[in-house]
Order: sequence, then C-alpha cells, then structure tokens
Amino acid sequence: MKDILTAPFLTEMIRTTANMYRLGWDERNGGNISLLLDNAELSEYLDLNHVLREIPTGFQAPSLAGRCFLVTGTGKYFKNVQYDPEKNLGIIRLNEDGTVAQLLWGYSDGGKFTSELPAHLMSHVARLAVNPNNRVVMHCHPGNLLAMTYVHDLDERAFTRTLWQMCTECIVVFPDGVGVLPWMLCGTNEIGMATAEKMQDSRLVVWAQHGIYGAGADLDETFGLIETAEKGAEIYMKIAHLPWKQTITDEQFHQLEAHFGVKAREGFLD
Ligand code: 2HA
Ligand code: ZN
Repeated sequence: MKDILTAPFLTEMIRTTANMYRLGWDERNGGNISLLLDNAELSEYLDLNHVLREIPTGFQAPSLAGRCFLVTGTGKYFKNVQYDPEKNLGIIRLNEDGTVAQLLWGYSDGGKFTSELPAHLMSHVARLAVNPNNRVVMHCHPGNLLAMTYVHDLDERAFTRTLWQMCTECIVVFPDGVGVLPWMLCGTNEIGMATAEKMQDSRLVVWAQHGIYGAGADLDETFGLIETAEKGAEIYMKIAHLPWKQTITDEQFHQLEAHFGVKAREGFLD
C-alpha cells in the first residue's frame, strides 16, 4: 500500500482548503468540499474491504452506489485541514441505495462528514448527468458574493448579467451563469434538492445571505470558478454605489462568445 498522505487527491484537497481559508472564504467551520474518487486509484492507498464504521446519510442516492468520496468533516475548520488531514477529512463509500456511508479513512476523532452532504451528493448526481467528468462540489462563504445578495436583485438573469459585466473573463469562465436560491435553511435535504435542480443548468449556485456552491471536473477548475465569480462580486461591491459611465455591452458579450467559442446561457443576453 502507498502512503495515503502522498496521494494526489489528498495533497490537492489540503492545498485547496488552505487556499480557501487564506482568501477568507471559510471562516471557522464554514464551507465544505466533496471530491469523487476513482476506486482503482484509491485501492492503491486503502484496503477497500476494511470499513472503519458505518454512518447513515439521511437520504437516498442509488446512482452513487459504491462510489467513494473524500469529504470535509462536520464542524471542522478549513484552517486546520493541513495540520491534521486524518481528523478533518474522511473517505466514504456509499452503500447500494446511498443511505449509508461506509467510512474507509479519516474522521479520526469519531467525527463525520459535513452537514451539507445532501446538497453535495444531490449536486454530484445532477452534474454527472450533464458532465460525466464532474468530480468536485465545493461550498464556501466568499464575502463579496454574500454582500451582493443583500443589495442586488436575486433574479438569476439579472444577477448573472451583473457578474458578467464586472470583468471580461466572467462570461468566458462561467457562460452557464449562476443559479440563485433565496434564503433557505441550510443542512437540509430541501436545500440539497433545490441546489441540485439549479446545478442542472449552471455550475455555480448562490445561496442568498449564505454563500455559494461550485461544481467542476477537478479542484482547481472549481476553485477558479468561484474565484472568478467572487472577483466579479468584488468589483460590483466597489462600484454599486457610484455612477456608472460604461459597462460591457451585450454586443461585446457576443464578440466574447465568438472569440472564445463559448455560448452564454440561453436567454441571458439580449
Ligand atoms: O458549516 O458552511 O453551510 C459549514 C457550512 C454550512
Ligand atoms: Zn455554508
């Protein structure tokens, strides 16, 4: 067996959580990440027949039967992941209907996966249906995106268009735009289902007055998606109260679509 602390999926997760903390997106125990693992790769590091304990998930996800995920722990701080990965992270495998998570590694203080596991796993199901290469669901609390949900209309088209207008790269990085949910109680199956429904159309879903969800093929891509949306929100919060002399026009968005070979979400451009 290879040493799991040298596994690329683990070292990338550690670097990602440290970076997200550094950017102020994950105060205290804020935020959570789930990474879908390749069972063959994982078996180089762990005996997949050795289940440490079983933890109920509280919902069903039959399409993820037998799939393994690296997931941040509930109540754990992103700040601390790098210093004790085995306590702050866990690797789980879902049973045949997704109602039980078999712990294969981690949560070494008796802990368990994030309280937002429903939103994560339901979002994985939704994104895998659109893109079989999707591996990551990431949630965090970036300050400018959060601030924007207090002062901007929560209409998805309007919210997306404002972010696109704030820097040229935005429409290129997330042409599918952002889904927006009104304030809802977090940690529930209901917000999980609502998030997953939005994930059918866009890889970013804003939770008003709470944070954002991102999904992507790897940790870097998903991090970059949130990073770009947060940059857009940062510019907006710098200028929202000032008179605007110009912005990026729809004609210019169409030029960007043509030049970068991307297609803006249907109906979001004039
Ligand atoms: O506690 O961010 O949404 C982690 C969270 C809950
Ligand atoms: Zn949160």
